[in-house]
Amino acid sequence: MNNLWMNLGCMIKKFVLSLLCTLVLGIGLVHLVWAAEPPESTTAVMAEGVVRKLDVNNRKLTIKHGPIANLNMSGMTMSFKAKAGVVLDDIKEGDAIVFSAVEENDQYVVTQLRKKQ
Ligand SMILES: [Cu+2]
Repeated sequence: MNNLWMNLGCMIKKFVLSLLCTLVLGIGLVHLVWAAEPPESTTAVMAEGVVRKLDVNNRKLTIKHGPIANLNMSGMTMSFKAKAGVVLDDIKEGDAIVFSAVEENDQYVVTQLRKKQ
């Protein structure tokens, strides 16, 4: 009888240990997958352009741009919307810029923007 109880205790310990192991391994795996996926900002393809028109109040800008790989576009002049968080205050019409853009709800949206040095 005593032996049975000891065995049971041992089994519970083993069970808890393996459960803990699975948990730790699982969390580790999730972290690994997370780390392998680069943040959005580094996957965006940068394009070059010149600001032709700028409407800061409506957050619209017209850019004469070079090829934009992720949008499958060659060079042209077209208008974009600036995503929230994209700072437009320090650019003006005529500025050469480096930017990234995505298509969102049938609209082209600038997600990153900086003056070209
Ligand atoms: Cu275009």
